[in-house]
Amino acid sequence: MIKKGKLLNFTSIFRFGYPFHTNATLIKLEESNLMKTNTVKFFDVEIGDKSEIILTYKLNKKDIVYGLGENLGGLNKRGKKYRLFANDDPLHTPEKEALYGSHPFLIIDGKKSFGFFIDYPSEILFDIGFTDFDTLKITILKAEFDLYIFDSENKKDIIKEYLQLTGTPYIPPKWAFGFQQSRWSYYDSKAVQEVANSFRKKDIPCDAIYLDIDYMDSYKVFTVDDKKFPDFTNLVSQLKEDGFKLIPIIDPGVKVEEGYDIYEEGKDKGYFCKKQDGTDFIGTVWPGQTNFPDFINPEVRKWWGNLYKKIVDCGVEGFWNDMNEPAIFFTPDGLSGFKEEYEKIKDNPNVGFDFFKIKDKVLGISNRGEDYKNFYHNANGKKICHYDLHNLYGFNMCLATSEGFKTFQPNKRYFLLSRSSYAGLHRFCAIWMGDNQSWWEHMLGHIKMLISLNMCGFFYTGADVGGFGGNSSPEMVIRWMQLGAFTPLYRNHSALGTRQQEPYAFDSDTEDIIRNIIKFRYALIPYIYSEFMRSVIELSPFISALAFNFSDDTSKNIEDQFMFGSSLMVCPIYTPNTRGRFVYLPDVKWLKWNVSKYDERKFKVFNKGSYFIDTKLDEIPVFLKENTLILMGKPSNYVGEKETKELSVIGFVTDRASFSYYDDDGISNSYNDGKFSTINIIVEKKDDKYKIHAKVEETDNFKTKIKKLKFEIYDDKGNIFIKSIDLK
Ligand code: MIG
Repeated sequence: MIKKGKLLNFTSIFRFGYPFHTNATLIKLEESNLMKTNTVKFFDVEIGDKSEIILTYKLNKKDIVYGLGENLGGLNKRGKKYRLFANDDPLHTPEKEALYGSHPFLIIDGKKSFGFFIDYPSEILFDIGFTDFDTLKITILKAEFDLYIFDSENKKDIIKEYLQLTGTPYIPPKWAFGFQQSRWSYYDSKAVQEVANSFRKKDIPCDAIYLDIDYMDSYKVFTVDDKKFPDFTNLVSQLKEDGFKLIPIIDPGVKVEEGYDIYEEGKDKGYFCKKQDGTDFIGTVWPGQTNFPDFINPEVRKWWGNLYKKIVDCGVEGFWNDMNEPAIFFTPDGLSGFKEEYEKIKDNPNVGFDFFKIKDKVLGISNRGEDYKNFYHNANGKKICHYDLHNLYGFNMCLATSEGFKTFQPNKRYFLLSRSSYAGLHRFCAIWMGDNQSWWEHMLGHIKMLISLNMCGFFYTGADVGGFGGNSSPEMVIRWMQLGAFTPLYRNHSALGTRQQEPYAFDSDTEDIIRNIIKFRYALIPYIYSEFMRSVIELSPFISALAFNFSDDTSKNIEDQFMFGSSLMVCPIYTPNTRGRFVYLPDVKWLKWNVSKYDERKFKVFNKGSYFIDTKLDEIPVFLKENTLILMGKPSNYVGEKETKELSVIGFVTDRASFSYYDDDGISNSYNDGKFSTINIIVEKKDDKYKIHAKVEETDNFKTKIKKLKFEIYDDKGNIFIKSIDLK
């Protein structure tokens, strides 16, 4: 049965059956506001053999399909199949259909444009012009979901309405815009201290160091191994004095071990997911046999959220929640199937073709669909099979974490990264893009996913810079660190057994180049933070595709350049042994800046068009848009180390440009109560003369620290206008 209704400005809802309320949306429409219908706007509806729902839409030849947040394939999703079912897959090869999250929000842009969101927490299959180029076919496992249709021709309006429905993006503390260093693993206090000392000694800015699974005692969640970390609280506070935050990993699985308090409590209170027979479901992950907390149950969330307090009390200000798809290495069931296969061939190794069946069985032993069908959640007393809510597991684990933080530090921001996610998680948590590889192809994938994820409200995101798996070459780390400098989450992370990848792990030339780009990043934080906050307030992606900003046809084909805020366009180099790339400059004039050092200007004016831009190894091509401004400070060892009293305003102005510089304390939530300041800057060009206005708007609650603005304004003839003004 289908019912329909209307909400917001141009959104309609089509409800199939009686869906589970996922919490993806903030608006919950009551049944009484809906009317029966037999048809769905834009889509043909069919019921499949297994009572799955099949939606089809006839694509026009030129239609572009954007969306799906974290997934593989192009920015234009056409020509591939996708499966939205959270999956821990450490090898992101092109044919893969599923990564760690599910973000069923898409925009069709073409002859007829509109957006849609399918709020369904289990498996959805998308065949986007793969089987038939002109057909979009969506298969939803069960007829229990809400389909929202955003009927507008304007992509930014569609995104805005989607974000009104699902909520305002998460805002991390300001220090999270600094550089972050991770590794699986820094094994003990000494190793962590060494990393911290290296950064300071080598004059490379850094704000955070990560702890991977080895800090725990036998991988028992919420424990710290006191042999390797004898005085954890002291370590945290010492690092803090040097300007570093320590960010421990948290995995959801609870080790089955008598006497381990969290296990005992979870078991006694019935907090773990159960099998059909009522016993606790067991799967093997890092700690060995583990139980999985039932995060769907609010009581369990409250319990779990509180467990972080022990570590927060040691001074920790952020976490990364990993393995929360949930990843399962294997279960006893999975293992017995594998044993059967083995038994069959053990005395008869003359198998031929059957060998591949056995091999598949072994390879498919992790994260098996059958295992996800074998355990249940308690949703307000109702028993629901995990498979039907699979994509909500990570979402609810992070909801627990964020609810915890909100109780023990109500007015302070927290830092939280998750691997798994569902639509709506962007309100209270950030994600990273999981286990990429040190492959050039994954740099390009990083760019595309940044844009797709920003579309879905995940403004603060990024991939493992340098690549997680595999070994990175010095050139690759340089290029990736250059790209990472223009992503909100700027984190270098690498896997066990791979080559060390810290900025100082290579030769001294490489180190110099990386130091400079990190310093550039820090100098740019006034612009980044201000633009990030504006994006959040306006519900407009911080990182966006050219096609979302310019209406010409060529912009629609550009998938490897992006707008970083509204003034800068970034054109990363993502191929080896190259000293340049083609760029497309839409619509207006652009001021080229081959960025290598924060205080070096290598500017050149370009008219709109296509160009090959020569780019040295220490440079990344960035373009300042005509009639826009950016603000820059000076680099520091970490965010907030020194009080910034003076900012440079760099502009490319042929007519008029304005910028509203936003700032707040960077740590509290008081910006909600008006505790922020803005400096409204206008630069106007008339008769070859520049006129400058700058006006501070602040309240007694938050006064700007900026006393002076140094203007550096470029025109299209290569002239530069310099002026300093003192702010009153
Ligand atoms: O199965 O904790 O994506 O960032 O370093 C691997 C070890 C488990 C996966 C995460 C990665 C992390 C790793 N984890």
